[in-house]
Amino acid sequence: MSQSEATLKFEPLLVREEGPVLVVTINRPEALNALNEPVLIALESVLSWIGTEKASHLRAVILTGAGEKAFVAGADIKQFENFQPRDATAFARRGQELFQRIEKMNLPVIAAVNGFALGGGLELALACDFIYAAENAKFGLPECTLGIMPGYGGTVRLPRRVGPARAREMAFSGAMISAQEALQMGLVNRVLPQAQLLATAMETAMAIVNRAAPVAVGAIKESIHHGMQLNEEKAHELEARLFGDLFATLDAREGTRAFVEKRKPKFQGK
Ligand code: CO8
Repeated sequence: MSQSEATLKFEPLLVREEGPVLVVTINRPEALNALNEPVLIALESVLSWIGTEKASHLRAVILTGAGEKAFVAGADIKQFENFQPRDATAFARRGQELFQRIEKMNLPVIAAVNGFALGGGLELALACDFIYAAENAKFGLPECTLGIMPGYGGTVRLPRRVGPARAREMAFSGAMISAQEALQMGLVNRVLPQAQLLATAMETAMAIVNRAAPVAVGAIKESIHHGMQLNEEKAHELEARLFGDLFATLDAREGTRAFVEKRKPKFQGK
């Protein structure tokens, strides 16, 4: 481990800091990294920690699954057996809130999908800013084959990402699609050999860290996320407001001054 790497305790996750990038690995390979209660609690804890002063040096997050077979094969089906409607609604709301926290976080989050991303696993990847996939990755919403439906935002985010007709086809059939098909429909940004997946996600994360002002990335993230839910007129208003807000930041002053002075800017995230 290099000096700038540190491992943090958030079991059953593996959480590693590589300089300004946090690599979060869901670590239940024996259950294909299915999301059970301890995984959800650990994800909630990591997100809360990222919001603290101790994590203020972080600039990007990569989310992946342990092993070479699965990113996340869905919510843990074993816990559904005795669910009553009220339990199921509460469980769906809890996951939705967690995924919305990921979506609203002001750091870029890259999903590195290293295998199956099914049900809640695909929904988790969709809550990230964009997805890189290994060649062996498979995507699907198989809930209908269990007599249930997506409950962690799959019917909300997938149609916005790939269009409602493609989302319906996936969610009605429960069929899996390949990484190449996911690339063609714009669900993933890049398909990579499994061995290069994490390194490439890290390269992209570092390219963002090295070039972009953190306050700018946060504002862009908010403008796209929030703006997608507004009509064009309101979305433009939001963009103009966020654009204006950036001029109250030190980073915007530094970025424009550095350009004029022909030097590399030193951003502080303020
Ligand atoms: N939950 C629990 N355990 C799982 C899950 C899962 N989602 N997926 C795999 N596992 C376990 C298997 O049970 C198996 O355990 P064991 O060895 O103890 O039997 C182990 O992982 C390995 O899996 P397989 O032997 O099945 O591996 P295969 O390579 O044969 O098959 C598949 C891989 C095709 C991925 C297969 O495991 C599969 O179909 N998994 C289930 C996929 C699925 O249906 N996911 C959707 C779940 S529902 C969901 O995500 C809803 C989200 C919204 C929730 C809203 C809350 C109310």
